[in-house]
Amino acid sequence: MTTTQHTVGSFLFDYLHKMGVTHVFGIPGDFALPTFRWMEASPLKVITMTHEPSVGFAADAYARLNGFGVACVTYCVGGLNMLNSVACAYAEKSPVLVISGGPSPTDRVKDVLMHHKVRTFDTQRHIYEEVTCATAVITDPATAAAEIMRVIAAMQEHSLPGYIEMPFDVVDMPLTHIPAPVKRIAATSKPDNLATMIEDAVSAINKAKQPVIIADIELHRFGLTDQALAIANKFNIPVASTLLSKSIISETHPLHIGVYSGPLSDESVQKYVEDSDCVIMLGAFITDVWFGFTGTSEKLSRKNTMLATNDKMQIGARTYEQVVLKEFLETLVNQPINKRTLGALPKPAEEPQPLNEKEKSEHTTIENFFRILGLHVTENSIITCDTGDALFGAIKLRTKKATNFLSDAYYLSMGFGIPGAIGAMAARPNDRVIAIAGDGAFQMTGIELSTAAKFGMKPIVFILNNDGYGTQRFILDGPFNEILRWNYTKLTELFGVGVSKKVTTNGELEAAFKEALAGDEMYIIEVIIPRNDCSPSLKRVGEELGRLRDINKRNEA
Ligand SMILES: Cc1ncc(C[n+]2csc(CCOP(=O)(O)OP(=O)(O)O)c2C)c(N)n1
Ligand SMILES: [Mg+2]
Repeated sequence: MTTTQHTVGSFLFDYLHKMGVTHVFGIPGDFALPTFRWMEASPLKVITMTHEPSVGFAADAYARLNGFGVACVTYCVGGLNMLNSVACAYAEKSPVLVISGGPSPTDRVKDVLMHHKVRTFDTQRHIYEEVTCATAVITDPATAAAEIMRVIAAMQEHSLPGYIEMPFDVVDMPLTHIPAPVKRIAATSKPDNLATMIEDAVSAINKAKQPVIIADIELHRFGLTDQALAIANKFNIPVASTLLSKSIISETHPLHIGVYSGPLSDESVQKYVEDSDCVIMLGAFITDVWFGFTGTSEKLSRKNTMLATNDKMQIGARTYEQVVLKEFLETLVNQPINKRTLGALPKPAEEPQPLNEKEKSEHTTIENFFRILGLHVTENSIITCDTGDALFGAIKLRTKKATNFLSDAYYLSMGFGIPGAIGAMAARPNDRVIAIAGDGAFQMTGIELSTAAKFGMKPIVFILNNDGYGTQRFILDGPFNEILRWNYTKLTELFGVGVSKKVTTNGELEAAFKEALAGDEMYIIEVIIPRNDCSPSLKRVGEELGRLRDINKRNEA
């Protein structure tokens, strides 16, 4: 225990700052205002936004790039408004700390009816228990530091969101004691089990004709990507990512073969992975997105797979208890595994072809949009992508550096793209952030560009305007998929900064993108996409999804 000059509030933000957090995203309210004052007094930069769902997405994107994100909101009206984006972070294992203002412990005891209270004073905390790995209501300055450290330690251990409710008065109280930091004891494997699994892994890989690694999101979240890549490099094993882990290793790496997502993937990648006689699934988070929503896991037959995750270790049908992923990876790399001589690998997103004059004059399409993007993105381009064909089309985009692509590709909430860009711009101020959203998704959180304008951030924003909810039209169409056509190019006038362009042809699109990249302003490009156009990926799964969801199509089949 050490004595301290801190208040509860100054301790919290000092602790976060020492962890390497540089920005906090939020919206204040009366219960949270004293917390905001401590935040402003700290070295952290406070990015106040316009709507809480965006606050959560921004903190999530920041966490994906910097390892830990913080979202600060007021009690219930703010916190519950942010629930969906924290649910997204939970579902996709992103450590976002929710700090919510709250009523005083004295009021809690009296159980008075107080504004923002829903049912009981604990309603918000109970709801957040469902989407976080640890929660605390800070009611006593004597235990405040320990409670804060407990929540943060759990978040780091599990790479999941956490919740701290900070009463408006407790935050100002002096903090008398700080306990010694909890020592994290790294889990270790049972040596015999690790040895058996390694032996089986070496034998399976050496026997295989076409081993392939699927590098998934747990590797990124637990800082194990380098260990996985070392295995690929040493033994010449090709690597696919998943849609959620897209860009986990550089997409220009010679062993990278693209995104595997069942029938959503490029056919060459799907075939390579599904024909493999040894699919090594590292840090795998296996969801229906792995199989393009409509495929099945049977395509990767169990006898040919190796699964190594935080929770489960399995080769073929055999499972291994108490084997730690990190130790498995670090041991496997030193084994006598044959280095492969590889033939031609699938390269679905290899250098895109420049446009010829005829193509420049043609109406653009989703496929050409990503081709043009691929022609001009650089190592400094970070892409944040929203749900919809923006995401499915991006499967074919080749980014140029690891973790340069962010999307909520499992939880698939619309609204991530624009606020995600705000988080990315805070995390990577020297990179150029490019946000891509469909017109529908843009109408959910696009107005958050106001925050970019307020803080002098300069994203390049693509609104893919296909006149409504295009993805859904493929599944089941009706008037409910129509949206109002906004005059998107008026937005920069609304915000008072930046440039807007509306483009229809490939040539106009390319010229606008080049101008945006060369300039130093917020740049909004509305791309008109024909209503009936979609990416090759969506084309492949759209009809099948339609049959699954639409009883009329099922009956026809
Ligand atoms: C928050 C949220 N609400 C609803 C949905 C269901 N949904 C999935 S895609 C989609 C349409 C997206 O439209 P748009 O952003 O224009 O992209 P497009 O499909 O046209 O490419 C909808 C409504 C969702 N995923 N997330
Ligand atoms: Mg649309």
